[in-house]
Formats: sequence, structure tokens, C-alpha cells
Amino acid sequence: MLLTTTLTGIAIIVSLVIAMSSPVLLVTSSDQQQEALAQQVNNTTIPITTTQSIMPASNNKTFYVFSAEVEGLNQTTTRIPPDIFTPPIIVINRGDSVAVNFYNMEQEIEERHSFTIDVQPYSVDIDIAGGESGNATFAADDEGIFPYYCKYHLPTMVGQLVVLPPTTQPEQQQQQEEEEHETTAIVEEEQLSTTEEEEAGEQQQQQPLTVTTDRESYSTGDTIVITGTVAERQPGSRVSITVLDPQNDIVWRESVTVTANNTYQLEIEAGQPQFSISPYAIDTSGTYLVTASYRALRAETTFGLTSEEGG
Ligand SMILES: [Cu+2]
Repeated sequence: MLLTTTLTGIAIIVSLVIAMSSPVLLVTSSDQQQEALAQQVNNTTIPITTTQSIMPASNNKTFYVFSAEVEGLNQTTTRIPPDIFTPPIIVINRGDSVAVNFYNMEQEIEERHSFTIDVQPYSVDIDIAGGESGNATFAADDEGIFPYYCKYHLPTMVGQLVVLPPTTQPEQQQQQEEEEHETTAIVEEEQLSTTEEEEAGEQQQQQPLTVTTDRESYSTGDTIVITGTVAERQPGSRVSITVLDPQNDIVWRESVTVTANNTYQLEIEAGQPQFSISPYAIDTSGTYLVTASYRALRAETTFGLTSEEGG
């Protein structure tokens, strides 16, 4: 008898939870059950608490991203690699804390893949061998669409990090926007009161990020040496370097490790593509733009190329 009573009690609590989440069920319940429900509601509030805690508001977003392959792609005729990301799109809100767990699904250890974001303010580089996994966490500080890519499988292995506005109430949002406008106004005032000379002096003292090439211009076959410095370094810090050709096509995209004395270096042979499948190389005459990205920082320089093929 005691056992039966206990079981009945559990059954009532279970049906109470179901009834609360579905008003239709409440309507179809028998009178007896409804009486029992009314008693339970008076006696305990446990099921109500349980129902509320099922959906906690959280700004922590965790994603699992995998390397994948398009089956049946003919690399020889298409001249593109079959490698892709799954998923190709990650959607978050500004203010979120994001964790990305990246899995290299290759069986061969030499088949590396990377999950790389190097558009400010984001700086992520999970670069792993076949069969490995790696992770990165970062705060979603800026709204917008930011590309993520694999350093080894452009142009196909790319994706988009979509950062939407925060999911706050309209009143809160308005307040935030007003605060942002005030901050912007103050910054503008400061910039106006600073003379160009003062700015130049400050930059020389503590350049947070620099980039330079060893020469101003090169010819086909020359080695282009890109070097630079960072002011603040942590073990494993990497600088991402992008080179745009005179037509604004990306001809090189690579990240390099910052050494213990806060410098970095990348050597590129003019005329050679970064990957055998890449349609672009530093091989047409004109001015090239070099951009170095490091955390939220960005630095630029240019160099010229005189193509021996007369291109
Ligand atoms: Cu890859």
C-alpha cells in the first residue's frame, strides 16, 4: 500500500510537469486528476522551479567544427581542393563567450587543417595535424561577418562567423547605443586635440605592431622578406600576414609564430603560388599591399614588383 501511494505521488508530479508545459493535456485530464493537481500545486512548488531552470539564459556558445571533403571532386580538372568546413556558418551574438572545438578528420597525420580567423578584432588559429583536435575560446566583441578559413585549403575551405547584435531588451539596447555614441564623441575630441607630430612620436615609442619588407621592390624569383615586431607577446602568439596583388586578389595568406624577442618573419618567393592549386601568385607587375594582423591590431606596408614575364 505504501509503495502504491509513493508511485501514485510520482505519477501525479510527472503529469503535473506535463500539464504545465502543455495546456491541452490539462483540458483532457479527468476531474479526479485535476483535483489531485490542484492539491499538488498547493503543497509543492518543486515542479515549477524545475520547469524554469530548463531554459537558462547563457552567453556561452560552444561549437564543434570538422574538416570534411566533397566526394567525387576531380581536383585535376577543377583545380580546387575538395576540403570544406562543416558547419560553414557559425552564428553568435555580440557579448557571447565562444568556444570552438575543431577536429581534423584526416587519417594521415601530414594532412593538416587550420581554423583561422584574422580579421580584427578576432585572432584565432587552430592549426592541427590529421586525427588531432584543438580548441579556442574568444569573446565576441564586434558585430559583423568574419571569414574563417583553412590556411592549407583555400579557396574552398572557408566559412563565416556571423556576429549579430546582442539579444537584449529594446530599452537596454537603446541605452547601450546612447552610451556608445558618448564614447565615440569623446574619442573624436581626443584625436582632434592631438597634433600629427605627437602621434608620430607616440608610435615610435610603443608601436604595438609593425610590418616591413626588406626592399621596396622586387623582380620575379626574388625572395620577399616580410618582418615585423609586436609590443606584447604571449607564448604561441601568431601574426597573420595577407598579401593583396594590384587587382586586390589575395595572393598569400599565412600566419607565423612570434619569436621570444617579439619579432616575426615570413619569406615568399616572387612568382611562386602559396599552394600548387592556387590561381594567384606574386607574378604581375604593380604595387602589392601587405597586411599584418595580430589580435585586434593591424599594420600595413606595400612593395612593388617588376614581372620578368612582362605581366
Ligand atoms: Cu584544410
